[in-house]
Amino acid sequence: MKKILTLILACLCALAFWGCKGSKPTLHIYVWSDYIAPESIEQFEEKFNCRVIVDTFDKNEALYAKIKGGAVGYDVLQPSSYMAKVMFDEKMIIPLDKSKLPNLKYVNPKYLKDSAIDKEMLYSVPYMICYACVAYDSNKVKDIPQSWSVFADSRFKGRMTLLDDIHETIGAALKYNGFELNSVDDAELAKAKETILNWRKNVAKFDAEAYKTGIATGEFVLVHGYSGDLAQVIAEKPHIKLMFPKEGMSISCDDWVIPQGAKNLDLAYEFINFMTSPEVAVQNMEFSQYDAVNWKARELMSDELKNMPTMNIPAEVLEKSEVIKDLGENNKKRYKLWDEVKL
Ligand code: SPD
Repeated sequence: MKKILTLILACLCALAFWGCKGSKPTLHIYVWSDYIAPESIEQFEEKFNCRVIVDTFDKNEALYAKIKGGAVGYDVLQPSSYMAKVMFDEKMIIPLDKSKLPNLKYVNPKYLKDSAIDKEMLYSVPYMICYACVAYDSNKVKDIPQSWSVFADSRFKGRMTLLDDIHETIGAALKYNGFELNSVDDAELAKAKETILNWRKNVAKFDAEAYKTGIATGEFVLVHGYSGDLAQVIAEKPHIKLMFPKEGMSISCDDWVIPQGAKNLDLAYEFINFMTSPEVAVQNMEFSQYDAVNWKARELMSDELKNMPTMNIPAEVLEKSEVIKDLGENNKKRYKLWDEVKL
């Protein structure tokens, strides 16, 4: 009898435990992959006694299409600034209540003034800055120019990839031709198309995710990719090197936003505020190797991180680099061009 009672008590305790766990509030976030340190998520769950479900995407257009298509249930999203602007204009995301985000005081004011699209943080909070550049396997790739023209080099035919990202690859082709990254001039776009078609002969594919494993395993010898993701590979495989094209690169920022209809609004604000605290921001810089838009976090960087190539981009390349903007109606021209050049 005593054994049966003990068993019943144990079952009741287990039920009570799982019941509590199941009833915890849950935050659903939809973000770029390899961008948030798992320990930041765990710390947030512990601090706010909640669960966080993380879904990932590898393209702004995938995020846009999913939310536009009616996906509900997300509380926080992470588009690049130019896509956040589109989503705000289309009322897909909400204006922010800044009184709930005290850590905005750590956001770098120079970035907001000089580069941000949403300078007042009306609907978005900047997370990390991303450059699109080139990584190559220094054991197999020698004597390359410091230029986007490397994609025209048939020595590496079939062993290179270009980003499956409309603005990045069209932008690289425009920069290569000496035009502005955000050009919507028809003649300049036609020239960029010609360049991409020429590069396409040599690339294995357009890709925005598998290039990391591809360059790490030796499947590819040269890839166009996002700076922090490439730095993550280099941290494990030091024979992979970065190349910053002399013609200049794209600069973009990925932002925190809240979709219309978010169910856990208070928790969404807490999450964005938490991710903007200097300690958490630097934890994520160390994890992702991207550069947080957080002046205080930058003061807390380790020497190792400070010495990463992505933190030491040559000034002459930075001077020629440009921020990707929202092109409004002219985006259509780019989508058309992209459809024409994609493999
Ligand atoms: N793994 C994180 C990738 C972040 C990419 N930023 C997007 C830039 C889009 N142009």
